[in-house]
Amino acid sequence: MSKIYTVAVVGATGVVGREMIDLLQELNFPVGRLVPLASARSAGATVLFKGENIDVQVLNEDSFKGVDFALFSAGGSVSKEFAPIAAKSGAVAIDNTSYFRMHPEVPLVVPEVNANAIASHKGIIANPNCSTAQMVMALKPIYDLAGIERVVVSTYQSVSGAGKAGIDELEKQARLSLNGGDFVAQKFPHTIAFNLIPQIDDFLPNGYTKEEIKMIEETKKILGDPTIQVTATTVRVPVFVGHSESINIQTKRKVSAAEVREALRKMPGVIVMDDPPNSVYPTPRETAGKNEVFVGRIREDLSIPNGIELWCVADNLRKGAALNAIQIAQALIA
Ligand code: NAP
Ligand code: 3JN
Repeated sequence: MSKIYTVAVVGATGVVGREMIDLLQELNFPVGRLVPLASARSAGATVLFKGENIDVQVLNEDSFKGVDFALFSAGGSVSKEFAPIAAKSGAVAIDNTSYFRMHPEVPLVVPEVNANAIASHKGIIANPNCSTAQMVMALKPIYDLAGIERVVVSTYQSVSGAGKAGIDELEKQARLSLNGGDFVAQKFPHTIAFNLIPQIDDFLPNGYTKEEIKMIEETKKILGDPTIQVTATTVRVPVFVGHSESINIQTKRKVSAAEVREALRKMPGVIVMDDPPNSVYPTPRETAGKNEVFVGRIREDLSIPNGIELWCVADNLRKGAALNAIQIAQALIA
């Protein structure tokens, strides 16, 4: 008989946690017992898993007894305190927050790109930022084909990246706006309805945001190459689900758009949608709810000898967060 596992989801009532629970069911992950965990605010709440309402428990130091996999998405401070406790209890903690990502002893993993890093784990494995995860899926085949000198990326990130509060704010503001009402920005620094905000997370003294620095540093760690030059501008857009990215890649050797298209077609987890004359390219609306990373608008950059331009879209709650975490657990089992 194949083994079944006890899986804890920390942040089970959140946008990412709920997606994890849905995906555990959808992917038929061998769950023997599900342990949904959240804060005291969720006392009395339940989550639906395989047709059963399961009580959400309040996270505490004893929550991880008998747990095999602990999937964390309840913010960095929760992971800081409880991921080591989970690991000490014998679970593998798979952390969706930024807290451990750049820790030298913690592997940062996108299984299709660097599954080999998993073996070095000491009880905690980090999941990248959503914008990084989809970008490295598109970069990896190009890196293997031609090497990468420099990446310039601009993101168009949906409000679900900011959790339930982000989704609620866009919905409320959009309705009020269409009805001529007044709205107050709470979660985002400006009104997000019918607007764009070139700020995700806080600014650092160098003028970049923390989200941009996460993309820069995490990309180098996952591709295992600190020499790649990366610069990023991250922008919040009024889309509910799905992050989009315009990526410019300067390769080490000249490659044609056709070669890149072919390499991306062979990449597991990537779907090439690239037929511009027929307006075929990925959009967040079409790709929300899907597990793959979609790439289109692949072309040679006219401004430099070794440049490739592309457009990359993925469901930020799936490959960007919940799906990648579960794929790490699947890789551990395999
Ligand atoms: P969310 O919708 O606001 O949900 C937050 C979840 O965390 C809720 O279940 C909440 O429980 C729980 N929580 C908060 N404080 C807690 C505490 N002290 N103890 C136990 N549970 C606590 O946010 P989200 O979008 O799901 O994101 C959650 C976290 O995941 C983020 O803070 C971020 O670190 C990470 N994340 C990562 C990515 C990525 O790119 N990989 C993307 C999005 C989010 P209650 O309902 O009880 O408050
Ligand atoms: O805003 C987005 O689109 C992605 C946000 C991710 C996020 C939000 C709050 C805290 C993170 C993350 O995954 O980097 C964190 C964090 O853990 O630092």
